[in-house]
Amino acid sequence: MKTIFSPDQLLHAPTKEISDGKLVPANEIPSRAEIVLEHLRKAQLGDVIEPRNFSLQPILKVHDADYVTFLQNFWQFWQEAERSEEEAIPFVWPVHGLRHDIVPEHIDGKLGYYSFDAGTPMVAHTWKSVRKSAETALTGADLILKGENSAFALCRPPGHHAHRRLYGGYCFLNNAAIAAQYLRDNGVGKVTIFDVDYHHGNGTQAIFYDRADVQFLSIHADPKVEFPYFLGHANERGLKEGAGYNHNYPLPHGTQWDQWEEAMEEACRAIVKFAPDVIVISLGMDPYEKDPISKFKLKSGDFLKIGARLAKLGKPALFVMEGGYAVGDLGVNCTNALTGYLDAVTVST
Ligand code: SP5
Ligand code: ZN
Repeated sequence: MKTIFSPDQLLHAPTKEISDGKLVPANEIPSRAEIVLEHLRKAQLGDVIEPRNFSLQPILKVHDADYVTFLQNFWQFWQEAERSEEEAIPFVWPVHGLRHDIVPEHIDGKLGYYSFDAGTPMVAHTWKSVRKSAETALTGADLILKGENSAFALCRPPGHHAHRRLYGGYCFLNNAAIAAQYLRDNGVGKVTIFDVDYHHGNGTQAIFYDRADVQFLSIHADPKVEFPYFLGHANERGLKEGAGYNHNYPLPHGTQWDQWEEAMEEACRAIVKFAPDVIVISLGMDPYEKDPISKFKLKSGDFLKIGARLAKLGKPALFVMEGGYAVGDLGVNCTNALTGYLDAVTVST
């Protein structure tokens, strides 16, 4: 299996984030990608290639133009406002009762307008990394279109929390959604996005909520007690043509493999019924027992089983990296998911 990655994805290097009411060391850091690369090389998973360049067009199929322009120009606005801080963190949002129809001119207003949390800092080179991360996912999609049975897009920053015009949860562009849309636009009939990150993939769900051509499934911590809190309940099933094509499996804090696996079996039944042509896996390693911000109890070996179960679906698979913050074990866990897949894969024709 080929891995796609660009060193430009390391440039987004926030040092701190807001958590529990204070500034704490950032969790979504460049070394996450480096340790994954190191372990993939050690396991000889396959070649590591750089993403190719894309125009903005495939990104603009998923995200609004004014939002993309904001991300692109953020650092310039920030400097024009003569802000000396090296990291920008929003602190005011247009929640219920406030107006959404006027985009503020001041950078602090813009930051709040285009975000949903205070935990996602932007720095000077954020856009460069974010665009490359999306191009990494797109290059992975290209490999699938060219007939590869699987590919690993080592996306960082992650993407599944990003909506059409909102960033948050360490995510800016929705890499998995951009790849899925690109597959659709290049002749793939039906795409499933299966999100196994510990957190609900709120952005991906929202992007495809009224569509029947892209099925979305997510196994995650119950939003009643976990980030992102405001989306991810079991009764969110899709709207209009999309009714019945969205599946959430919220699980309690403390969930171990047996319970997680039951949800995965249920999800796999829904995938088989949908019969996608390609599966995009939003691969988060944060259900891991030692993850510093998560409360599930999966073990390193469980990621092998996740990979093997995905292989049994017998469809071309694009793995897109999302979260996972136990940096020391992230390389092993990610490699386990991918080798678990490769060891069990049977190529369908
Ligand atoms: C892609 C992804 O996994 N994003 C996750 C974003 C989670 N942001 C909220 C973090 C809140 C951490 N609070 C932990 C409290 C520990 N005392
Ligand atoms: Zn996560």
